[in-house]
Amino acid sequence: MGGLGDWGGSLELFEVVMASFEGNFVQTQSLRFGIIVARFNDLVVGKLLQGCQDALKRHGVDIDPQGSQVDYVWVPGSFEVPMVARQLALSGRYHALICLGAVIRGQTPHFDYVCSEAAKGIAAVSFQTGVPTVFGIITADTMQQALERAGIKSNHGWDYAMAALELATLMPQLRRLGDPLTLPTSHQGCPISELE
Ligand code: INI
Repeated sequence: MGGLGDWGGSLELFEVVMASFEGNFVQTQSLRFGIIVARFNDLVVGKLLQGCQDALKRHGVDIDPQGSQVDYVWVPGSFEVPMVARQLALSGRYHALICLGAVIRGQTPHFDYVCSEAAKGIAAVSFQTGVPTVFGIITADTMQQALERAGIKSNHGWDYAMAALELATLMPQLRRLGDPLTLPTSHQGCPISELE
């Protein structure tokens, strides 16, 4: 009972064309990004920002703060990043956000609280708003470790920009599959009309 045979229709009607989705790094001219920069450990974060801007620029994004593609928001430390990222995400203005910061372990548990809140908060922004929000906060035991990841060996700022480009071009494709059924309108991310 209830099987395909009982229905009597043609099996072809049940066939669904499956697809593969991925972002790209070339259709970048109409994308808008918000970069949130934590000033704490500015020596490291400044280099992350340079790497990030370098990657965006080399992929066709106008990184000028006076231009139409990237806005920059500066905050005191990584702890403040999620609050600002959430506000930017809810504006509906951005295809992706990039959060930059550096948390370096000291002699107290402060490091753990800042890291934990930054990571949790940034993940929550992505999850709750649907706007890709890249976790570009370096967490390191020493300044040496942090600098190695901000330009001395490699520059993770570049990687964060690449993640943002990929997700910014991927998410509009996925939104076309249908709107989330359970989230209130304010949490459904940027309206598609805004982002295409
Ligand atoms: N903020 C950082 O971004 N990195 C750090 O290493 C750091 N440490 O070690 O204290 C840090 N603290 C400041 C914090 O992010 C807030 O700005 C501050 O607590 C005010 O809310």
